[in-house]
Amino acid sequence: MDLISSHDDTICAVATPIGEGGIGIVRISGPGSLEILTVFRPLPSPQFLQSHRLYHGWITDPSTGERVDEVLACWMGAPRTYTRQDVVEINSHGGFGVLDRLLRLVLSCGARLAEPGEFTRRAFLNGRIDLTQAEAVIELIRSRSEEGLRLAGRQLGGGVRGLVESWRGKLLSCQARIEAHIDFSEDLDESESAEAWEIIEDLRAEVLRPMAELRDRYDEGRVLREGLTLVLAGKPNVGKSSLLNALVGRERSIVTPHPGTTRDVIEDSFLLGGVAVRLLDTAGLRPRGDAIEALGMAKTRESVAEADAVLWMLDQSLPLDEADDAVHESVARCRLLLVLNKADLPRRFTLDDVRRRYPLGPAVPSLSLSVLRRSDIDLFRSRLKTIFLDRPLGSSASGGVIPNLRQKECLDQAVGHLAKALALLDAGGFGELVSLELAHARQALERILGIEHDDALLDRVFGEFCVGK
Ligand SMILES: Nc1nc2c(ncn2[C@@H]2O[C@H](COP(=O)(O)OP(=O)(O)OP(=O)(O)O)[C@@H](O)[C@H]2O)c(=O)[nH]1
Ligand SMILES: [Mg+2]
Repeated sequence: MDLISSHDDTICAVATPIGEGGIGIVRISGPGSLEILTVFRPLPSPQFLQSHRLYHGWITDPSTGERVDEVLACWMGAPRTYTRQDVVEINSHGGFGVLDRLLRLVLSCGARLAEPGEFTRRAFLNGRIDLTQAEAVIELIRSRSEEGLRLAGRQLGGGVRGLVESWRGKLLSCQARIEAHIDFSEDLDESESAEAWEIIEDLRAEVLRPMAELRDRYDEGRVLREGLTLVLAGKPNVGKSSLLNALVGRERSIVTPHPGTTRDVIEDSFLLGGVAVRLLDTAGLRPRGDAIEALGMAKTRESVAEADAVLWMLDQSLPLDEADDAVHESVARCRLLLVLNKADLPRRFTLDDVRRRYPLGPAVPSLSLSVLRRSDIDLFRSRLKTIFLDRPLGSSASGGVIPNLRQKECLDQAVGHLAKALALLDAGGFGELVSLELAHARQALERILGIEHDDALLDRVFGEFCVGK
């Protein structure tokens, strides 16, 4: 996209989802916004038109005088707008026909159809938000859980931006102090060495460490944003479908006393401490099954591969057998939670027997329950929360969490360069090399905020948006 020209013209788009709805909004941004509002009647004369105020009237085709829809329209004068340009929003009735007609009228008055994310791109280019906040807008729109929403909200408020800006400031001032020493790096007197030591400590404690911590929390943030995918696996008839139904609170998956009931992957989700959990029920794995079961089992293995963790279910009322061995083989390399079901029946083996038979690490958590008991399900939920969510929920409350791979990569680079600079400083080098590494670290931080950007980067970020945002 050509930034110079696209930045100065007037763009428009339908800002609400396509389809039938109570209202639909057409959004216009750019210097020609007010002129385009002539499709609205009755339009107050310019000296009486107030910014940020809703006006009631009709969208009228200027060429024929025909009334198209009864609407509320709002003109918002720059710079107190989403894009910092003049913005017009027209609230019409929802529905494809009305919005299509309205949009064509606006286009015929001189606006251009906006690219995906172009409104937010303008907000960024005009300095209203930085790149982390632009990305928060996408996260906010997409978030499916309360935690994800909270995270995006914090980011939109500039949570990550504040941290990154403070590190950038520190790097800048340290770089300046170091550069002041470049000329006499050979032999430092006592006060200079003290200052050098102070700078090193400052960079390590105030920048490198928190930066590395933020980067390391990336995976936790991913769970909060995107939710958790758990797969139920086990031999036939152990109670996988029963557990899915109990967790989601409805009869989603068919349960029968016959082994081999579930043949396809059944998916549903539930909320756990504000996080969306996607739960997959799968066909029981067993060494010999018919052709349909074999296909189901292949799908089971695929699901297992994409899961964050596998809930491996065993039936305590029957002895462990080679079907359990086969399941173990398929799930051994996954993050596991061992679920010993049917605790209401006489037990044929204990947890110790399982651990003796299969080489499970001590870190593999386990619990015994009966899916038929409501209280056990409640207990199971709270165990799931402790195992999978407690750490992320705890830390996100205090520090920031980076929201996407782009920011994580930049942070990785910043950490790498700063660590190199510190290693050089530790080795007694006060010089241009250090300065260069610090500059690279700072530039990586600037890419997070978008202070340093190119069209390719912006295309990538804003390409993720929908049209109208
Ligand atoms: N007594 C008892 N029966 C259970 C328990 N959990 C499940 N069952 C019964 O075990 C049988 C099999 O349950 P399902 O949930 O269909 O088992 P599954 O693992 O999905 O079986 P497949 O789909 O064939 O792989 C049903 O008759 C359930 O009612 C439990 O905790 N105690
Ligand atoms: Mg089943």
